[in-house]
Amino acid sequence: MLLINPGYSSTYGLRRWFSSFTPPLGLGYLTSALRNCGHRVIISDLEAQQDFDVRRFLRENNVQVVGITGTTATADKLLKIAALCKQEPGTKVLCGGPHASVRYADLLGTHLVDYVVLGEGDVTLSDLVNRLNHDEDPRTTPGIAYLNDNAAIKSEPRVLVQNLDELPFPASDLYGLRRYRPGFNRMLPMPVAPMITGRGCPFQCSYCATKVTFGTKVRLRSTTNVIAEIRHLKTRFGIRGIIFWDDVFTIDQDRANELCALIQKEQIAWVCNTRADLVSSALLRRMREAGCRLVFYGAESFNQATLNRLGRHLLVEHVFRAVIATRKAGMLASVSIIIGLPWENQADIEANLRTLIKLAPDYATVNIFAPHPGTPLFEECARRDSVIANVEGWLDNKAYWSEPTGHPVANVYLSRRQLQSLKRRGLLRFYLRPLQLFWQAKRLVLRSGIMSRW
Ligand code: B12
Ligand code: SF4
Repeated sequence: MLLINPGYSSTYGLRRWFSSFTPPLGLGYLTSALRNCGHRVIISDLEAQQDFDVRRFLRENNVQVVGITGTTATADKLLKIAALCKQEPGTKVLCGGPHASVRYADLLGTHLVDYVVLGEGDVTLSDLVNRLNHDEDPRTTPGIAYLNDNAAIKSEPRVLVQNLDELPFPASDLYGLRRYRPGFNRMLPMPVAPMITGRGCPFQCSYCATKVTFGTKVRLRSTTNVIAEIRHLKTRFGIRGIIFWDDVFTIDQDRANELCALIQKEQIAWVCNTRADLVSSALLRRMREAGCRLVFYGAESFNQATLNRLGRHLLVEHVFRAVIATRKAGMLASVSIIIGLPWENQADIEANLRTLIKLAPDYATVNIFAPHPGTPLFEECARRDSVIANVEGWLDNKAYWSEPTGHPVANVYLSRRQLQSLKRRGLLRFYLRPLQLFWQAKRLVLRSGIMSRW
């Protein structure tokens, strides 16, 4: 079987040079599950192998089943790849991921996709492929969607994996880990590997699509299982840095503490994402001692009314406190904000950018809001169709305009061009502050020193 990750460079534009370029962890997990059932799997990450010829590969290797992952930003590319696969007679195309799990009817309606795996795919994909290989009816597989008389039908739901420790480690041998690199702001020694120590998030921020794949109940791997994967990555691939892609690494602060004590013994550098209200000064110091280099916080807005409207359950003070404590603990703090939310006007956005500059974290990311299927804010934008250009239309459009090469404008007051200009000006003001320039230069000089420490 062939598993494909469509490349995202063209969606991303220039920003790809700054973002983290890491292997598709989801496909790594799916591969391991398939291998456990005796299937031979190849991963092709089209971001890393841009000249990969899908049709030729299918022909030369007699591959009959292809699985394609994707986000909303890469949905158009997913369909282009599916079309190529369908040119090879008899090929079955399966899809999954956060976009397909919600927009399964659109994808099936193109007749380029045979089955969509809904949500978490580790068990469902192997189950589906086993049925396909044994000529059993694939439509009875729980957790999928398929077309029946031109109507998209969902099979019975698949129960989420309860004990994540039962999952095999992602098949990192297939990625070619050394081709990847963390973003410029993640001070990690190479080679770097991605990991995830838990799935699901109990918060329900109205713009976030995490629950689509992993639900709202947190499931955490045991700390010993996490350490076993770190050791495997170190010994088998010589990994020196880890990017923890967990949505909220410190969701359980006691467990985060315990994990830090164990990671410290592994002498590895790492970075993580978390919520500003789920760290304390003591935990941050512990993280630093354990090798953490940078903590990424999604602040999203410094306007409390907007935070409330986004359902963040977070206070602006939390972000200020967390950033200060992170730096005091000796780590870098990276903060992201969203601009162009449907109700924000220019003054709101400028105030948000000013506060970001005043807070002065080490790194800042400014995302222009794009509504994602399966989120309450997407539904809200779709309902306000008459005010904001047709949201459904953006997704039907072959080129889903992902920020920053283009993006669906879901703002009542400002055009895409105006939002991009506000973003550009804000980032320039942030990064060209004399103090910021000084720190960046110092970091560059120190970088080799920092790298050699672990
Ligand atoms: C790492 C990450 C990135 C990395 C990607 C690196 C990489 N190559 O993976 C970077 C930083 C580049 C990135 C960029 C973006 N990201 Co991102 N990212 C994530 C993050 C935090 C983790 C992804 C991950 O590894 N998960 C762990 C694996 C195990 O899960 P998984 O990939 O979903 O796979 C499972 C299932 O989905 C399913 N499955 C997935 N694919 C397939 C395929 C088949 C055939 C089958 C059967 C099943 C299946 O089975 C897998 C195992 O259970 C997620 C949040 C999250 N919790 O997942 C957001 C997330 C995927 N990103 C998101 C977004 C919005 C973006 C950006 C648009 C942000 C921006 N403004 O630029 C860009 C788009 C770039 C792109 N590639 O499309 C959204 C996607 C929503 C949507 N509907 O598209 C998410 C869900 C965040 C969120 N909270 O809403 N991202
Ligand atoms: S934005 Fe973060 S905290 Fe909010 S629901 Fe998504 S993952 Fe959870």
